[in-house]
Parts: sequence; structure tokens; C-alpha cells
Amino acid sequence: MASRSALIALLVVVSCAAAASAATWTVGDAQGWTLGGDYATWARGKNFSVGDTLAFNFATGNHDVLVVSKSDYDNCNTGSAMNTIQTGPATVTLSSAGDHYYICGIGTHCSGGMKLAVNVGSGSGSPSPSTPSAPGTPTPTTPAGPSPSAAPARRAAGPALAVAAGVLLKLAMF
Ligand SMILES: [Cu+2]
Repeated sequence: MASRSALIALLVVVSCAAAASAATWTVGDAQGWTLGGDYATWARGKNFSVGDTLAFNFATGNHDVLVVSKSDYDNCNTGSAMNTIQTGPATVTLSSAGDHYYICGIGTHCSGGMKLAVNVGSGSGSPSPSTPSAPGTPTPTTPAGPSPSAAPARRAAGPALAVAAGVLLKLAMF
């Protein structure tokens, strides 16, 4: 059946479109949240936006994530964290612009390098539909009809997701 592969292609496209809306940043990339990571280097040059997510990959008990102030970050003070996440892997949503600080509260891990500072920009995260085109953002908007996967339809991610869910259900019933 040709329709079936087409549907799978649609699913792939939908997944890509959904992922493009808000970024998930895996802290330390493949290394994860661990001793020996260099999180200043990791964060450098990344454009964090409000609504993005930080994913801290660690095994529960080995590390944790403390949300702290700048001075606590600078001094590796684990005693006055604003929030403590002990279950790994952990995800943290960047809900406001500005500087955000995270340290590990286990042992001397923070002074060993398990500390992360991110600067969240205020501009790029806000959805403003009237803006003509953000500079440097490639947006293929014309959905080419018959071509299989040329133009991902980035617009209707919500409805498309619903469709994809239905498709998955149908596929599961085969
Ligand atoms: Cu740790």
C-alpha cells in the first residue's frame, strides 16, 4: 500500500515540525549531567529562548539539580537552593528571560565543575505572527503537493499532530 508509507512520511514530518516549536537542550550533550563535564563551554554560543527545555541526564542518586542564585552558583553554596530536583533524568523549562543558574548539590560536584549558567533571551521565544520573517530563519512555507517529503508543513503542527495520533491508532490496529 502506497498510502501507508506516505502516512509514515507524514509522521516524520509532523515530528520535525513539533520539535521545531521549542528547543530541548540536552545539558552536556551525550555526556550528560556528570562530573567532568564542562558546562560553560557547552552553554557558550547557544541561543536559549523562553519556553525551551533543559534536559539533565543523570542517574537518580548520583547527582541532582539545584536551581540557585548567581552568588550560590559562584560559591557552590548548596544550602539555599530555590528548587531541588533529585530524580533523574530531569527536565527544566526555561520560563523566564535572563540568567539561570544550576548546580549539583552532591558532595563537591559543583566545585568539581557541575555548574551551569544559561542566559535566556527574551526576543526570539515570543510567538509574534505578524512579524514578516525572522532573519536567518529558513521557512519553506509552500507545501509541495505530490513530492513526498520536500516541504515540511510547519504551520499546522497542532491539527497535524491529532491526525498523526489517529494514523498511529489505525496502524496499530492492522
Ligand atoms: Cu553531581
